[in-house]
Parts: sequence; structure tokens; C-alpha cells
Amino acid sequence: MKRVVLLTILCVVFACPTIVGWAIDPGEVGVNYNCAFPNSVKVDGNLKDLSWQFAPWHEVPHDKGTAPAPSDKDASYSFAVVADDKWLYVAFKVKDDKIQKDGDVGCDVWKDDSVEIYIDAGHEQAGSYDKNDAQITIGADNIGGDINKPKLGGCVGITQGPTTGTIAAVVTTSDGWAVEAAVPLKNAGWDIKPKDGLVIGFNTHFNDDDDGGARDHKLIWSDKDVADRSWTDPSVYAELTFVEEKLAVSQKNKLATSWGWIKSSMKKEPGKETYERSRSFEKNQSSLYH
Ligand SMILES: [Ca+2]
Ligand SMILES: [Ca+2]
Ligand SMILES: [Ca+2]
Ligand SMILES: [Ca+2]
Repeated sequence: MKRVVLLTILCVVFACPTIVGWAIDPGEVGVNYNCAFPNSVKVDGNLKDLSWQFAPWHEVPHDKGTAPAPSDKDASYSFAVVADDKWLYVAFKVKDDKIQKDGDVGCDVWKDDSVEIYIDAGHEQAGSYDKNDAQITIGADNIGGDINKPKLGGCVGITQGPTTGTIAAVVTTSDGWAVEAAVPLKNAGWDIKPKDGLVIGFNTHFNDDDDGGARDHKLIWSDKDVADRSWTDPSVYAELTFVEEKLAVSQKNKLATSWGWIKSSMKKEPGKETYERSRSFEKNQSSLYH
């Protein structure tokens, strides 16, 4: 079931390290995200980490949500998730033609430009929030802010967004803004221990404000959230499945270990020993060397 693609770069100059990376089955947009672990990133707002290069990115276009935007340029986003033993890392690339921030802050930041992460750690899919459910809202008002003490919204339920211990770096980009966040796997609300096949409830949203005042567009990843109910109803979340796969190795001395993974993967999936270059990798490979 799990599709594994081997990507290998053998540089022609000795100074360039050998990089072995994996592209995993991305899951299904709106239904399930396959989260590779153990993989770490540096939470600094720069999304050139190798883990982000090889992680699946789910695209949420301008017309997927309860308040669609006229175009992807006006409002759309993509996100990726990886995890290590301490953090669930979530990255967003937000396309947004007008950044609105500082009009509504704190618990009201959902009225300004903001992205939302939803967690149902116990995957109970209940109709109301229990202790292991949370809405974590990260506004564009964190651009240039303190990564370790971001301003967070999500003031609903028991384990409210600002109490989750989430850290986040938010930066502007050429066509909008980006978020690199990390949600603790252990806090007062939950203790998630990633293992291959573990499923939690998960969703992401983007609130787009273009002119101050009320929110203008609402984009939603989960297919089940057709009425913008995730803030109160975890049963409309989609799912995140942990997949044990190291996405990238850059050090020469780790190559032997990498071949070990290749062999074990071939054993796991008889008949799927054919590896191919990934289109997404070709798209991204130039940035690996910058
Ligand atoms: Ca980074
Ligand atoms: Ca906006
Ligand atoms: Ca729950
Ligand atoms: Ca507005």
C-alpha cells in the first residue's frame, strides 16, 4: 500500500554530499495526510529543510472551503507535516494577495489572516471537544515575531490553542506568507507517541482577510468540514496517519544505513522494487544546493 520512491543525487563534484531521499504515499487531499517520522526541521521560517523537500504537500485551492476566494492568487495554501519524537511540525505556504494583520488579535485572530491546525489526538471523532482536541490558530501578526512565544488563537474547548505549547515562525513570501510551526507531541492535553499506522484526527484551515473587518475567505482541507464546524466538532476533521520513514539523509556516512532502509522497504513491499525519479523532486532539486 505504501509507495516508496528512491531519489538519489550523485554529485559530480566531491564537495557536494550524496543525498538519499524518499517520497512517500502522500495520502489523499481532504481525507488523510501521511506524516513521515522520525523527521525533524529547524523552526525558523525557512522551508528549505530537507524534510520539507521530500514530505508530501497537500494543495488547498481557492475554491475548497465554505467561503471560496476568486483565485488561487487571492487565497490558497498548501501544507506539509512531519514529526520526530517531540514535535509535530506543520508548514504552510500561503498564497495571499493582501496581508491583513493586527486588526483582530489574540482569540479573535481568526478574523484576520491566519491558518489553523486542528488536532484530535485520541481520534475519538466526537461531536464536541474533549481534552485531547484543540484548535491552534496562527496569525500573520506573528510575522517577524518571537518564534518561541508566538501569539496564538484557538480559544475553544479544554486544551485551548494558546496553551498547547506550539511554537511558530511566520514570514512573508513573494506571493503571500508562510508558517513553520511545531506542536508538542506531549502537553497537558495529549501524549502522542508516533508509531507506524497510528491515526489521529487532523485538519487545517486558512482564514483570509483582505480589507480589515470581517474575514473574506475561508478555505478548508477536510472534505467532511462542509460548514466550518471544526472549531467545535472534531467529527468533521480528516485524518493524519504516521508513516515510519526517514525522508532524507545528506551525510555520506549515513549511506550504508540508507541502503538498509531500501532493503527493508523492498522486503515490506514485494513486487514494488522499481524506483523512479520523482517529478516533485526535479522541481525542488535546484533549491537543495542553495
Ligand atoms: Ca526551517
Ligand atoms: Ca489576506
Ligand atoms: Ca478527542
Ligand atoms: Ca475583510
